Amino acid sequence: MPDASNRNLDAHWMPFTAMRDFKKRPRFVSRAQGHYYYDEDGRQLYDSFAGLWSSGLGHGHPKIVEAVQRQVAEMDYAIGFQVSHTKAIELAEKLVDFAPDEFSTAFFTNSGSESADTSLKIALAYHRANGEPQRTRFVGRARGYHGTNFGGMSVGGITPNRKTFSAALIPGVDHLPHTWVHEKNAFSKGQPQWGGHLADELEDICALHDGGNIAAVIVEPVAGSTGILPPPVGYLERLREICDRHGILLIFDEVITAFGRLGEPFAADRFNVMPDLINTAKGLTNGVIPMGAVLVQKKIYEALMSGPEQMIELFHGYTYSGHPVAAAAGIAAIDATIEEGICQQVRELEPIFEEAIHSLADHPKVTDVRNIGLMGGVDIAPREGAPGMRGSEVHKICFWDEDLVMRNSADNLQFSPFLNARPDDIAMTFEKVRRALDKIE
Ligand code: PXG
Repeated sequence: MPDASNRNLDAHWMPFTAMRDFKKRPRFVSRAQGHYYYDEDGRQLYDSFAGLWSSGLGHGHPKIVEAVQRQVAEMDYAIGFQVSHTKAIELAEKLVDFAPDEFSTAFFTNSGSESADTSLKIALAYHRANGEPQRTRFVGRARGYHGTNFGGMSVGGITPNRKTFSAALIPGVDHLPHTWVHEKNAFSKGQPQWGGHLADELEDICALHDGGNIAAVIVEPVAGSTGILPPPVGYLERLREICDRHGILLIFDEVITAFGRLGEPFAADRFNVMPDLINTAKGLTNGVIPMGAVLVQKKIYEALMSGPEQMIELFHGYTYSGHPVAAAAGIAAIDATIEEGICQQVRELEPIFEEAIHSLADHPKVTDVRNIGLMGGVDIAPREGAPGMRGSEVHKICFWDEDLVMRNSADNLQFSPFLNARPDDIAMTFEKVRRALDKIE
């Protein structure tokens, strides 16, 4: 195997990566097992981000590996249009059982971005089938992330994701304000007390456009990519009430929060607020095979089962929707989540993680720490004239000096421990991060 220095690093245009910076000192891993990555020299690195929020049960979970190996030998692919297969239906049944009672049906996608666009399309189709075709507007939120396809980008609220593509974003989208106001919420543990009233901005958007023209509101119950923003107390409940008042569908993007990360199967369970659609991906297969799913309430599925029976009710789908190998991984992942009591483990780990991450609160470079379930974010003060530099340096020091893979988004450090993490490893993660913070200017 050639080592990194011999590789043509321009051959691979990496996702969300500063390529020229990466090429100065490339960082590679080549193997993953349990809670660790290994590089080509066999160096072991602790994974403090559980993949990319994706691999909560650990890498190389034997049950999932076995299911994938068996499935790829038995049926590697199956046409999914007009013909189904046993693995897709088995996963759909399992998923619907795992989801809150209201959810009857799963539509399979291949990623969180596709789940976002699929959910928006289902919302439009639902209102049309319901005799309300004028409901075409969407409401997203500042600092929201719903992936990188045009629909998800349009309802998302991350400026760098949007600015290059702004002319091509879908029209008819408004954004709620985000919920994190430093002076009010900094250093919150769990849900902040302040900010529930920010949901009332939805009433203003309804007043502006008439709520009867809005198809759906889409939010992450806990905003993930933009730094872990737990919902203020009462916020999600108010969004739900306002949506109900105006006949608007509420979509929870649970690409990160589903499958145990908040100590319940879904964030909807944790916050006891029921959306109409739930978007998933990542943990659905424990990150092993790309797959996502949109979970749909029975009333939505039933409304769409109308028109001539020989006609396709929802004109939408992907070559790989319900891919058998991905489905086999998904079945094994849900089984393992239940059998291993993952939600209970997360509930027990949450206070341990909370204490560990907040141990950074006294560091002079730290301006905020926040957490909920096994999701945590730490803001560090940007270096004058070089925003994002400190975060990037912490990432590199952790990788090279501390054998730790963590994630930074500019000057926000993000943590997504394994759902079955060892408490000692959680403590060790933040000791390493503190040493890295001490080293940077
Ligand atoms: N919705 C949410 C809430 C996400 O977190 C997506 C949609 C898109 O999923 P795909 O599978 O299309 O990437 C995501 C993805 C981070 C980070 O640093 C998070 C994601 C992606 C990249 C970085 O938190 N989540």
